[in-house]
Parts: sequence; structure tokens; C-alpha cells
Amino acid sequence: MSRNVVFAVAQMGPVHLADTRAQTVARLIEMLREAHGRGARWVTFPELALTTFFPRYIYDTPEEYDAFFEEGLPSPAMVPLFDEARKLGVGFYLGYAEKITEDGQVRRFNTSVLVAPDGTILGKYRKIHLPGTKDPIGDIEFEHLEKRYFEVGDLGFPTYGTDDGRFGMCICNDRRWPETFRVMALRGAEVFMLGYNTPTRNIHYPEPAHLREYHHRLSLESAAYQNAAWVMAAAKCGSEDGFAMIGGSAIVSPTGEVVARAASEDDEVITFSCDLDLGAYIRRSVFDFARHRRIEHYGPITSQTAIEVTE
Ligand code: CDV
Repeated sequence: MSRNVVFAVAQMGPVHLADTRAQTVARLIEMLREAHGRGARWVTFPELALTTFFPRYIYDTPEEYDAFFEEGLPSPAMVPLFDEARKLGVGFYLGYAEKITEDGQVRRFNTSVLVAPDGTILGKYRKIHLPGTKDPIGDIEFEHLEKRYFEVGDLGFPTYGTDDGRFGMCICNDRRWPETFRVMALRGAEVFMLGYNTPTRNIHYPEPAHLREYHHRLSLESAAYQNAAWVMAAAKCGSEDGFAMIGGSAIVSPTGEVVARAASEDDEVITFSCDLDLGAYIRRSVFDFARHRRIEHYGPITSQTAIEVTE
């Protein structure tokens, strides 16, 4: 039996501060329909897909920043998307800012949800590698304050079995960390879904502009190959109220090759019929984890964060 499944990545162009949730969700629904029309069973949408990338701005009180968060799953704003996806029989990954109240405590996370084609919520992922700072750097064109607005994710890297294989999720900066993908691969993931908002400019160092997209692609390609899995990567990109972010949404095969890539910096759907068995020969040979991994030598990966030189 063939294990070919059509996957879509729905890249978004900018979402401005003045855009309403209803306008933004209508764009997501339009892309969902396009993906369905091309035979897609699953769609990957971006990180924080429902609003502008608000961590670039300085807010001091929850009264100011709570407007960017969703409560409930689906939140009221998400309901039309959930309804349409269930009607079409399309599953999806969606990134959003999550606010929950737990034991009387308000908690906020940078989250993604995985919803099955029949509308079942399979599970959530909460971003673990939060980039940027808690306090503003100041004297800079824009900030990156994810550590100010979100807690570090507390769900680890779960994977979810579906009728079309086992999927794992991560979010944006997580893709630069090989540990992210190896943990999901060790839990059987055959498809990694991720959304991102990557500014074209590195505010911490004057890096040549071309490196932003190169490092993005390098991370996806190595993650796919080293774990013999498919990668679905969806950008929110273009200029949000004058702040530019890279495009380059892509589908990468387990051989590490980009098989589909967005051409624009706007709303754009890319699709590919993915053979979920393509990674099998890699998992039987060079990356046969059971035969070749040497965990007795990997201790520092979980016992140290920073570099420590002992000799
Ligand atoms: N949203 C992100 O996590 N952005 C980071 C930037 C700040 C480097 C990224 O890894 O793309």
C-alpha cells in the first residue's frame, strides 16, 4: 500500500497591527481551501499566525499585550477555521499565542496545535527555545521580547500518531537546535511541522542579510536528513508595518532536499505528494539509531547547557 500523502504549507504575508482576527482567519481559510483543492490532507500554518509578530514591540502590562493572546481551544477567533477544516477533512498545524489560567495562575505560551482531519485536537506543543530578551535592548529598530511575553514550553517534544504517519511539532527558533528534531525522531516522528517569523535583520549582530535565509534552509535540510523525516516549514513574512521577515517556506524530504519552496513573500500555498516510506532506507542504514547511536558518550547534551572545558 502506498504511503503517499499530499501535504501543504500555507505561507502568510504580513499581518499588520491594524488587521483584525476575522480578516486574518479569512486568509487562512482561503489557503486551506486552496490546499484542499490540490488534494492536501494536512496544512502547516505559521507561528503566531493570527496576529502581527507582537514580540517586536515593548508592552509593559497584560492589559496591553493580552490582545494578542487566544483563550480556549478553539478560541472564538479560530472557530471558523476549525469548522472549515473539519468540513473539508483537512488536518492542520496552527501557531498562536496561548493564554491559560491554571490553579488560579495566568500562564502564556507560544504554542502550536495539531488538529486531525476529523476535527479532533491531537495535541499541543509549547515553544521551548525562546529567542531574544526579557528586557528591551533599547536604541534599536525593533526588539525581540519572546522571553518577556512567554514562559518556556512545558510539554517537551511530544509526537502524535495519525492515519498518515506520526508527526512532531516545533516552532521557529526550535529549528536551529538539533536536539529538537532528534528527540522527536526518537519518538517516531516521520513528519516535522513548524511555523516561523524570522526578521531579515539580526538585531544582536550585523550579519550579512543572505545568511538569514541560508541558516533557515540549512537547519531544515539537516533536520530532515539526519532524522530521515519530512519537514513542513511555514513562514509569516514580508513587511509587517515596516518590519521585514524572510519567506522561504519549504517542504524538505528525508533526503535533505527541498522539494517545494514558496516564491513570494505573501500568502502562498505550496504542496507536495510525500512518500512517507522514503526515509525508511536512511533509517535502516546510515541513521539506524539502534545500531549506531552511542548514548554513553552523549551525557553533556542533557547535563550541561553552556560550554564547560574540564581539561
Ligand atoms: N520567532 C523566532 O523564533 N525568531 C527567531 C529569530 C529571532 C532568530 C528565529 O530563530 O527565526
